[in-house]
Amino acid sequence: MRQVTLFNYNILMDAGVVLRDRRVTSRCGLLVRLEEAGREGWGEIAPLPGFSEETLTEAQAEAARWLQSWRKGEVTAESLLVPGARQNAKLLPSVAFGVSCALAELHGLLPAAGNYHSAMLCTGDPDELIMQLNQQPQPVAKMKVGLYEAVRDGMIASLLLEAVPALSLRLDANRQWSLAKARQFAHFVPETLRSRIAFIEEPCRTQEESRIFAQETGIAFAWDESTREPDFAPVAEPGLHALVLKPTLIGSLAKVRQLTTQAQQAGLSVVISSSLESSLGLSQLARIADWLTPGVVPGLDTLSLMQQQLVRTWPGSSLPLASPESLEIYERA
Ligand code: OSB
Ligand code: MG
Repeated sequence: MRQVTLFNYNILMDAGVVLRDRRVTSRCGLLVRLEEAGREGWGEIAPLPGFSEETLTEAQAEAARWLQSWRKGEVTAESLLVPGARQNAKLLPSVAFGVSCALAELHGLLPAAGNYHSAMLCTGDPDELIMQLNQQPQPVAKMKVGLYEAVRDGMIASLLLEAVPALSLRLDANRQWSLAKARQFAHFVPETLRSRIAFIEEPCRTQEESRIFAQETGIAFAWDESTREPDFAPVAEPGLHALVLKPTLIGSLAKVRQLTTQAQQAGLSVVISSSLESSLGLSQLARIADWLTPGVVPGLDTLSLMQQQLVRTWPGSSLPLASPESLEIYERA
């Protein structure tokens, strides 16, 4: 007997969370629970507005259809867990990610161990941040750039690197800089500090400008947005250090795994990153990171932007936890 439940959630965010010029006041999504033969598997389906191509309404309709066919025994687990299987391409990315995680848990294919040490997002009080980073043995931080003056970004990055001598710094420009702006940034980062910038995610408006910037400055870059372009392939090139993969935006575990393996074989590092999932999806991402990208610090420091956790707790978080019983059921069969 197979049973499925689809839950709706709506989590309030902290004031002041901004994504691509929109203020995010709440995060809406779905949780899936599959039950079979006394076992269960959970997954999260939460398209991210401004980033996902699908809406929550579309994901919800598709998830409900998929769950019905799974319940009737019409879909096989292989279709979402084995790379290249035909059914993979048919589902929206957020749905494919959520149901493949649920299937993987149900079948014991997603290892329990997780990497819960994320790159610390640089928000809030800089003095406090510097103190916290200096207490870590191998501090890794991530700072958004390109929102304000490039000169200011350069000065703050340098200040952090100077104040935290062991720091490895990741920057994320989200394609905001012209080549001229990117150069301005680099001008304010002394060459001696540049090697501790692990990478800048998508520094420039075009890939070509990002390549030129890396060549000129010796500062490595990573692809994030580029990994979701239709003809993207993980290929090594000068200056490219890593791929930043957001599974909610990419699709099934099979697809994430395939991209990761291809990148690693090409000598690239892969950083598993959050799309603002709840603690349930986020902790699954920590497990995926530990499993597929051992030794690489993931980009999952987004739970503290929320006001509660769902179903599972993130180690060390003191946010209140909502149990499955307290969630709104969208559909149960
Ligand atoms: O710009 O990489 C981004 C989260 C949601 C949407 C976009 C982004 C992010 C993050 C996640 O930065 C945190 C991380 O990658 O460390
Ligand atoms: Mg990014």
